Formats: sequence, structure tokens, C-alpha cells
Amino acid sequence: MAKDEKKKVAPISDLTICEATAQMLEKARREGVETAFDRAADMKPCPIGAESACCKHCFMGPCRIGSKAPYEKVGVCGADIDTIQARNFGRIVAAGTAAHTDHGMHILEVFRDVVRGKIKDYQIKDEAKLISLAQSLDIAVDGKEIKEIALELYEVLEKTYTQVEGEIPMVKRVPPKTLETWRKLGIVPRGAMREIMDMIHRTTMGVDQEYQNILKQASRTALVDGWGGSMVATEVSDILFGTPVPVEVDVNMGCLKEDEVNIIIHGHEPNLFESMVASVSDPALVGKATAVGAKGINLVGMCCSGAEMMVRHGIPHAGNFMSTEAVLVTGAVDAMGVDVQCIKQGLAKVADCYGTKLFTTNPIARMDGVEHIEFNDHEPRQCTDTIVENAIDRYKNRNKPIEIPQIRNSGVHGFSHEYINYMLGGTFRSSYTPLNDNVINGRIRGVAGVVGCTTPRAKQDWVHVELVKELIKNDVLVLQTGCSQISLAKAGLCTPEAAKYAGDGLASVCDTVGMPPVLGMGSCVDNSRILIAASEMVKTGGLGETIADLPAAGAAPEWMSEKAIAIGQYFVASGVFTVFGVMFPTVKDTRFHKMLFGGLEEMGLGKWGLATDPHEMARLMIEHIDKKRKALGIDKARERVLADMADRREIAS
Ligand code: SF4
Ligand code: MSK
Repeated sequence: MAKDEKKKVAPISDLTICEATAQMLEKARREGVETAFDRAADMKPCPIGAESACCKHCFMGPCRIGSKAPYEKVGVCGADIDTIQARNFGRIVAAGTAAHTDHGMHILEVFRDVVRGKIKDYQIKDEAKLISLAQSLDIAVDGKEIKEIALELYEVLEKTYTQVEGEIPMVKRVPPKTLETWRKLGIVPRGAMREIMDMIHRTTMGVDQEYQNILKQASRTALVDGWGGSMVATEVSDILFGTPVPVEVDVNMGCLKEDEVNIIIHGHEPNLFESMVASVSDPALVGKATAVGAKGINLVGMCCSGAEMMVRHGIPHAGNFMSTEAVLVTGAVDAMGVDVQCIKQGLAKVADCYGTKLFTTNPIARMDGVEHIEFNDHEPRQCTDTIVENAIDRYKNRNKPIEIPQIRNSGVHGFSHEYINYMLGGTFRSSYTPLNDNVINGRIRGVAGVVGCTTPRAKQDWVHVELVKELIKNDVLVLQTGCSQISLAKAGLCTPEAAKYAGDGLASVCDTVGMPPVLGMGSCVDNSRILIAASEMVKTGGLGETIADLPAAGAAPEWMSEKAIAIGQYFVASGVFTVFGVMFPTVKDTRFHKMLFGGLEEMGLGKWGLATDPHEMARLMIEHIDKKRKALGIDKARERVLADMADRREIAS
């Protein structure tokens, strides 16, 4: 475990603003335990790969083109820099889309088997959502039993994944003018399997060698993620496990309890976590825990499955992606169960150092040297009860000193798009009209989605927090998901009291409604909630006819995953200006880069932006929001007038 003396070591104050993580990184260093922060300091990214200026799609290469203008160098096959970058980009989108859609398809299969009575451990929790989703997809519901509607809904939603021709079902939720643009451009998705297959096919050696055409398919593939795989995952998870409503919940490593059996679930699919909730509530298992001297069993989430359970059930959350190794350094985690996505292989060594029992559970995601307890949706408790028993055993035999950073941050999370509708409109007139009115009258300048990962390539949480502080100060309402939401929760900005940091207009809306200026919506798959909120704003009227008309922008300030690029591209293809931090995998000034960062907007879609500094990122987003306000004729802040629908349409014209 002794650290290699030659390795570069970055000061911890440069790595994170999360005090708990910093405290654990200090401890890890004292104890000679390595984390991703250390590995990143010692691993200089390949500059050619970082700019996507190389290709290994065949073995006449791999070819390194480099990023020197005028970009005359080509690969052995003759592929130029634009083709190479577009192919790489398309494959990143395909990989991210595959992750979200495989997750969504799995949840849909669970739903099917629940409805058919083959899975007994889960039930339909939100019948009202089931009915409203069915109606939104033109499924007749009158006079039908819930089971009949649910089976019809399953048949329709399955097309999201398996359909080979036609349009995916959820396009019915897209604003008509946005859909018209997609149809004109030929980017309406058919089905996820088809689009991902097409994307991978056309980017093999010697197939599609026109960057515009490759990007067209990348947009189509990304859209089947946002409006398909991810949206189905979110909607069906809500139907099965409950639609989030605001709940007060604690975040940070102080959620661990020294005198209880601590279990962390980390990953993405909610079914593992749901079963674990049942296991830790089982009196027999609680009894076993107390029999060994524990005061109880403490279940805590991390990363996105944690974010999803936090918004749905108010389960405490210990930290985001860059804290998953650090949390094990506390020595207090008795067991960690992981499923899919964003699980660092480095966890295995850290868990080993501190005696935490780490378990993989998903058949597609094993780790060398880590015990696998397969999770089966038909018998979910077999897996989760076994993890609990192992955790109790580890508690009984704890033999490492425990140091839990005593930091907990309370906040309100769980703003589903349904709840935003209700919150702003009230019980009897649920609608997005009050939100649109407040945007039109200027109290809310615009809406921003700030989402995505944390990474050792940026100071953890800092870019998220600085960006959001500046946005709300400028009256931009912030919607959040994923690891970003945890960054902001730790900074204390997910409370109604945080309205004091907002500009006067946004603060007045927050005070009236009693909401925070930063609305946490869930996991990275739940970015689909932001799409639906945007769609509802367009359909409500007064803010243009397409998502591209909205005074809105998106950002992933500390992104690292292929999934983030897929999400970014589905927001861009939906019409949103989307700014990424850290870096972007293109060579600036190539034709492909220009198309992403401007050309797509000229075609009626959104566009990408890049800024590593949060204040520059905020400037870009606010400038874009103001541009859209000007185009809508609402650029001058006005006192609120209660406009009716006709008035709002007039403002839009
Ligand atoms: Fe090189 Fe062309 Fe093969 Fe890519 S596809 S590795 S550019 S020869
Ligand atoms: S977990 S994709 S680090 S948000 Fe969804 Fe967090 Fe990014 Fe993974």
C-alpha cells in the first residue's frame, strides 16, 4: 500500500471543496491509500485523444491526426479530421445512449412482470401516473382495469427499444414545432436498438464519411435516449416506485452513523435499492443487527441510485461520484452494494483496505476480486438480505478505526415535473402558466438545467456551485439532477432559505411558493424530467413554439461520462444551448466543431458551448437566455400582469 514516491501529488485544497471528502483524502494519504484524485494527478490525458484527433476504427491504424490547422493530415484510409471526430463523437453518444436505454428496458421488463403478477416484491405505486402516461400516448383508458391499461402501456413503450420503423411513442410529448423540425431533418428516432446499431455500423471503417450525415445520426441516437430510453426509465420507475414530491433530506458523509450498521447502495437502477429498503426494514434483520450491538441499520445512497432514492423516498445521501472512494475511508461503511454505471474499479482496493464488504449485483457488471451476489428481480430479497447479513457480520467484527466527517446538509429535493406543475399552479389549476407568467414578466429571467458528474479533472463541486450561485443571483431558476444536485445540496442551496442568494425576482417567486431556487429532480436518467418540463412550458404558451425558443440553457460543469455527452446531445437536438465544462472532445475550428457549436442552431436545434470557468459559463448561459428573451419580445422586465392565453400568444408572435 506504500505510495510510489515518484508520483505527482496535488494539494487536497486543489481537488475538492467538499470538506468531508477533503478530510477523508487527508486520511487516505496518511494511510497510504490511493484514490482517483491521486491517479488523475499522475495520469496526464493524451492530448491527441482528448481532442478526438485519433482513430482506431481499423488496424491499418490506429491513426493519430493531431490538431494542427489546416488539418491536412488524414488517416491511412484517407479519413479527415472531421470524419474522425464525428465518428468518435457518434460512438460516444451511442455508448451513453446504450447505458440509459438498457437501464430503461430493464425497468420496463420489471414493470411488465409486475403487471403480469410474476414479480411480487414490487407493485404499481402510482396508478394516476400510469393513467396519465397512457393517455398522453393515446391509449384509451375509459372503462378499463388498471392491469389492462398497464399491459397496453407496456406494449406501446416496448417499441421505444425494439421498433425498427416509425417514430418512438414519446414523440407525442414533443412540442409540435420541435417535432416538425426533427422530421424535416430526418432525426426522429425509430427505436433504440435500431438507432444504436445504425450509429455503430455507420462509424465502422469505410462507411459514413460525411461529418454532417454522421452528426445527423448522432442526434437521432441521442434523441432516442432523452425522449426514449431515459424517459421510459423515469416514467416507469415513478409508476412502480412512486413519483417524487418534495422531501427534506440530509446529504453528506455525516449521514453515516458510527453506532449503526451502515449500508451504501451505489449505481443507477432503482430496483436494487427498492429491495434494499425492504430488507433494512425487515424486523428480523433489524433484530439481527441489534443483537450484535448496533442501534439499527442505516441505509444511505450514493451517486445516481442514491439521488433517485433521495428524491423518491427521502433516503439520506452520502456524496457524489468523486466521493465514492473517500466515503469508504471513513471505515464506517459495513457494506456497499453496486449495480451498473459510474462504479470505479478502484473501489475494490479501498474497500479492501478498510474492511468494507463490497458486492457487485448485476450480471453485466462484475469486478475482478469482488464478491458477486446476483440480483434477480423475481427474488430480489435473496440478494439484498444477503448484503444486509454481510454488513451485520462486518459491524460485529469491525476492527478499523472509524472517522466520520460530522457534516450533514439538509435540503428539499424531489421536484418532479408533475410537482412543479402542482406547486406553481395549485391544486385546482395545476399548470405551468404561473411559471411562464413569471418568465414573461421577468421575475424569472430564464430556466437552466445544471446537471452531470464530478471529475478529478476539475475541483470537485466548485464549478457546479459557483455556476449555480451566479445563475440564481441573476434570476435564473435552476433545475438539477445527478451528481450536480448533490454538489448543490452540500452547498446548502437546495433549501427555501437559499432564496436569499437569488436575485430579487427569483427570490420573490421562491418566497411566494416556498420553494428553493434550485430544484433537485433526481438521477442522470431523470434529465428526461427537464425535457418534459421544457415541453410543458412551450405547450403552455407565451414562450415561443419550440424548445429552442425558450429562454433556457443547460450545463454539465464537471462532466466525465459518455452518458453526459449523450445527454448533452439530446438537449442540443431538442433545442437547448448546452455548455460543458472541463473539456470537449473536438478540435476547435474544425468544420465538425463549428457544426456542434453553431451550425446545429442555424438548423433550428440548439448548440454546444464550452467554458471551464464557472463565471464564463454563467455569462454564456445568461447571454443566451437574454437573446431568447429578446427574440420573444420579453427582454424588458415588466410588472406582473395576469395575461390570459390570448395575451401570451400575442407576446409570442
Ligand atoms: Fe486510420 Fe482510417 Fe483505420 Fe481510422 S479507419 S484507423 S483513420 S485507416
Ligand atoms: S452518476 S453519469 S457521475 S451524474 Fe449518474 Fe454522477 Fe455522471 Fe455518473
